Amino acid sequence: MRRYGPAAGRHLISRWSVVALLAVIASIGVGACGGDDDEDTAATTAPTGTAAEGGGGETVDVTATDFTFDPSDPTVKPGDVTFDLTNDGDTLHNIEIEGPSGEAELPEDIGPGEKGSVTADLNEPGTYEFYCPVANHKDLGMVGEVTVKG
Ligand SMILES: [Cu+2]
Repeated sequence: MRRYGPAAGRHLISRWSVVALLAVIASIGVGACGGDDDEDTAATTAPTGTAAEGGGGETVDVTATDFTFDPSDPTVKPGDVTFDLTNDGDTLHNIEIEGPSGEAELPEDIGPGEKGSVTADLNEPGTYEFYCPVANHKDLGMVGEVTVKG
């Protein structure tokens, strides 16, 4: 009959204080992450204010032929932008995007008829070059520019 005695009560209290502590930790964590609560954290450098709702996920379909990209001048909102590349040419192609915090390209070149996708960190407004890094394809015309603006 001592089941609900002082000992049980103390146990209950300590359990609640653990919950409270976790809540405090959680709120600190949320505060530190700022407004951009998107999946990836590595790129969480500058809070871009109005860009919050676009914060990630825009996709651009790009077709590679011998030797151009179509489109070669897409415009996107700031965020992690995925480039879906389709190779409609007769030789290997790739796409490399020179973003504000580094470059991104397909893990391997894709052959005729193949598709590949690569996500580039384009969280800052500006214009960034992209090109095909295979052989001399860039010089042959496989180069473009992506405009990032909120
Ligand atoms: Cu190419």
